[in-house]
Amino acid sequence: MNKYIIIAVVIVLIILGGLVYRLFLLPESSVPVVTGKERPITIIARKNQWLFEPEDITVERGDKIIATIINEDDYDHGIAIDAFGVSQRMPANGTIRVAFVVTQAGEFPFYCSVPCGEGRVDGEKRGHFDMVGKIHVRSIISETR
Ligand SMILES: [Cu+2]
Repeated sequence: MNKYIIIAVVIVLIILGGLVYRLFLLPESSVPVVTGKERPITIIARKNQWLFEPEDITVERGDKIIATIINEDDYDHGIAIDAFGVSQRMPANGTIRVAFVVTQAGEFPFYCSVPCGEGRVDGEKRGHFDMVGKIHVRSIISETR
């Protein structure tokens, strides 16, 4: 057989394999979902508390999150949500706005991405590494088909 025919057959098989995987085997839960709905949320870094408030945020899968993030401290923080490609500096006494679409269901951590020191809050030691939270993304579509 002509080697070009063999190469063509192999390419067609690869493309067909990809199509079969995409249409029949790929789990619904891993396909990105976009609803077009906007969901405003507010996250506050409380003054000298080394915490984000709230630490747990529940949203619906596919929504566009418009996050207003307030830093009450006299020093910088940062906010990072690795799963959604968010990483922003939070200037001292400043407010930033971040928008992202939560295309996947699950629990996704967010955390302070700028070393911001430590201190005592009600006698307890708290600091940079305590500034963590979770975004819970609920699936509104069926996970089975
Ligand atoms: Cu920090």
